[in-house]
Amino acid sequence: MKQIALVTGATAGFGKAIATRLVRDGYRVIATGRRRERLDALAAELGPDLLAFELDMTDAAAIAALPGSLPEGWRDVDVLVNNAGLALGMEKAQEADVANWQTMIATNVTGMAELTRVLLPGMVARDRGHVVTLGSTAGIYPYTGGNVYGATKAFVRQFTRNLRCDLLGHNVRVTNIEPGLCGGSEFSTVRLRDPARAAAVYEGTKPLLPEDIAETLSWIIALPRHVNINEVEMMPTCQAAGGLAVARG
Ligand code: NDP
Ligand code: 8X3
Repeated sequence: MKQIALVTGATAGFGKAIATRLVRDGYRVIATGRRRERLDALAAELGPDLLAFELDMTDAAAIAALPGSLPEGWRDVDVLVNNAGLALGMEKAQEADVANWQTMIATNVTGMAELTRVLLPGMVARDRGHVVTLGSTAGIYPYTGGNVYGATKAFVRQFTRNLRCDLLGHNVRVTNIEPGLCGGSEFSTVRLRDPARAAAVYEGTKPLLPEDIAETLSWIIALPRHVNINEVEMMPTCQAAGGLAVARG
């Protein structure tokens, strides 16, 4: 019987590549996001093993109702891919828009944690499951303008580590994938709201691509069930962690 994966944020970027890869790997995939027409297009492209399911990660009631809202036969989720998320703005904290902070926290932290909470009991009861989250190098290394975005990904990092403790003794796996510079998605367009500035982020680089993330995830979840990859930090070869900064007067 095919395993069921639920991928959040499957309308673009990593989530779309992951959903596509998992259907090709033989999973049945519940693809979620807000943009219905994109979910429908993906379903038309990938066939009956992809279920388009509209879900706003900031809608707590929809998340709470999720298991019962899924069609019969799609409720026993084996793999939850917590991918939906965003960065908004690059301003320094002292200049940042608080509404942007609220949206990032609501999506990357609150919605992600609530959805995990809703699906974990089924995984524990079946004694099988895998929660894969999309953290970021921004949750490990600080950078100017990363303030709340990086902090949401640091939350993801510690949340997944704590989940491993709570799930000890159950055959439910938890993995946090933490990519660095990655092109081919809408991440920078959403963050900077300026296509030219977004394109400049990747100028002269060979960044990771959404397919690289999908390939990594595909490997992690295909490992024997007793093997848990806790964290994967990944960067393109054109990127490395920077040094400490000093202000000189
Ligand atoms: P994209 O902007 O291409 O895709 C983001 C996805 O998240 C979209 O499908 C969007 O769907 C969904 N999403 C955003 N807000 C909501 C919401 N309120 N409810 C439901 N879905 C939502 O970004 P990426 O593919 O690049 O990023 C995917 C994940 O990877 C994010 O968590 C990001 O932080 C992380 N990441 C990205 C990196 C990068 O450099 N690109 C590097 C490291 C981590 P819709 O708008 O249709 O709702
Ligand atoms: C995305 C990577 O470095 O743009 O999470 O924050 S970065």
